[in-house]
Amino acid sequence: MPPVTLPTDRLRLAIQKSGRLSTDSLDLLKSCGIKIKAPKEKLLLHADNFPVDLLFVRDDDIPQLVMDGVCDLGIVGQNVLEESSLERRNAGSRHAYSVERVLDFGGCRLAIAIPEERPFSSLKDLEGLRIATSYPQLTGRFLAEQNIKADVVTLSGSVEIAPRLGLADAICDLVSSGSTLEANKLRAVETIFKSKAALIRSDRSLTAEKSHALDIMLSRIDGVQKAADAKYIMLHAPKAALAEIRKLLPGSENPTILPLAGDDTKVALHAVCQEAVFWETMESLKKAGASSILVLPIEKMML
Ligand code: PRT
Ligand code: ZN
Repeated sequence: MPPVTLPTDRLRLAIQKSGRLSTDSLDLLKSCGIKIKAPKEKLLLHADNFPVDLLFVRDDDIPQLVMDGVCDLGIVGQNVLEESSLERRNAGSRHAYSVERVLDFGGCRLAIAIPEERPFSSLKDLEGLRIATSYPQLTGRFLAEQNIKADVVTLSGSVEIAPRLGLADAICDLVSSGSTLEANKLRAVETIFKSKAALIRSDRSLTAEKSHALDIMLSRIDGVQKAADAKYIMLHAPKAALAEIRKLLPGSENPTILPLAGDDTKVALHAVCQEAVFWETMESLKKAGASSILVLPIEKMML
């Protein structure tokens, strides 16, 4: 492919046009303060208030767009990324990229599944089977690593019905809740790859303007991701129980302690907890003497 000319002052980011990653990708950008008007009607959209242009495409095209340098950045599942990278490496095409951030969405696993009634005691039971998948590279690599000789049957979709149609004896497909496997009377016997969405970057060098914009974007993504689990907790604590209560707060440092008007025996405690605050934690806090416990979400965080 001939060298591609990209704008020198605006990042170009490829995201999935329509599918499981689209809403989360746009929500992430929105949380980073990047405003995009009326997405999806156009192929390319300019953010109003940040030097980034969005290219809306099929997820399968994103690794190629980034590896060929047509886009500076892309948000894509690690499953699609790794499959494409292996395929391109085997074909002798450019396959370099870097993962800038693994994101908090798009979680799934690529698993080998067999019909429920089929006996299975070890991976050796896969020997000689026909395994249907849309991920021939990842499946083939796993089988080779495990020294298992099996036939990989490549299908572009509806992999889960292949055993019922007699097209294959087993499948290797993405699983999240597991309900598709269950509905098709299949059971997962081995996870071969765990995946989340990732923000990837081309290996071509960025201009100073783009590099600066990327630094800001990454720092905002970190702020959003850190805040996702974090909570602001406020409670009243008897002074005598303060040390014990502080120990119960998940992932918090140096809380703010304030006097309570009209009550010398208690203080108000405010703290940022970096980890999720579960009902069990609140129950333990109450048991230790805390009262008026409030747990509030945090939208953004910059440490
Ligand atoms: O049109 P385009 O090519 O852009 O989209 P697509 O149809 O190829 O992909 P899409 O939107 O289905 O998925 C995009 C990405 O989401 C995938 O590449 C994964 O990184 C991620 N993801 C997360 C999933 C799942 N979870 C998932 N469960 N992708 C697909 N599935 C499918 C799976 O293939 C199976 O058919 O959902 C079914 C299983 O789900 P459960 O919940 O029943 O286990
Ligand atoms: Zn796709």
